[in-house]
Amino acid sequence: MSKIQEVYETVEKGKVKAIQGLVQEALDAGDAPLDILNKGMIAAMDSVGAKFKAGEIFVPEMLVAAKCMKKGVEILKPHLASGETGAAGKVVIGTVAGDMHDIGKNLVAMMMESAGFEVIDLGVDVPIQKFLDTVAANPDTKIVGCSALLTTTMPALKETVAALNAAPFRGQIKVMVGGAPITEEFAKEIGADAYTEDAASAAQKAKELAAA
Ligand code: B1M
Repeated sequence: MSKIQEVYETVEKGKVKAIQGLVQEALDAGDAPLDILNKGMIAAMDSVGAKFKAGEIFVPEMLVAAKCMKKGVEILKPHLASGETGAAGKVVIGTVAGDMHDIGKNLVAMMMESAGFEVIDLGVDVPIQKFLDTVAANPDTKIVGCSALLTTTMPALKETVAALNAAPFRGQIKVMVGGAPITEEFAKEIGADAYTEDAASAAQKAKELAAA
């Protein structure tokens, strides 16, 4: 079995103690960090989601898989980061109100840091006012990123973007959105500047927007 397949199965089964050593072994064996992330960990989370949907596993199993993935990402992080420091500008990022999912948002934050941004991460379940207050307190913010993973929190994403669009600083920032249920079409409909499908393209898009 390849090391990436082992990473996949370890995240899927939520074997938290085993994951860090295994990710290191995959790196040592020459597997590319992005392959370990995408084909190993994110693919495993998709399988976990499908099993949850099918009623084969429950929330506690999703939680341990999430914990396992986070531990694995700790080992991958230095291999994905470029080491640039804040020169590209400031990003404010968070998962919208009512939504506790943070793995994708954390990856976007990490990739943006690697692309040279200074990232203010507001965490999960972020009230609209917190986005507004943070940008107001950081007038050099170039990008605001909002993540939503649930169809039930898409309205919160819409309200957050509407509030950002109505804010006096709107001309100085670009608003980016993402998350599994979000589409390009929805992003346009709610007035965001950009939607990207994954963390790497989010960082690339942020660079383009910040330079525009
Ligand atoms: Co939740 N959950 N969950 N969950 N969970 C999903 C999202 C679900 C699809 C599973 C399923 O049913 N198949 C489903 C949503 C269904 C829907 O909305 N239609 C679901 C549900 C129902 C729920 C609960 C309601 C379950 C319950 O309690 N009955 C509950 C809600 C809690 C809440 O938020 N209020 C819940 C809870 C949880 C846990 C807490 C147990 C845990 C999260 C732990 C954590 O994040 N710390 C969890 C998990 C782990 C998942 C799955 C299995 C995995 C999510 C994940 O981390 N994926 C998920 C199924 C799935 O996604 N396949 C599921 C890996 C991650 C890298 O991907 O976050 O999509 P993702 O990020 C991607 C892109 O979306 C993008 O980049 C990343 C990849 O590079 N991206 C952006 C994300 N944000 C972006 C922002 C950008 C740009 C790109 O710009 C700003």
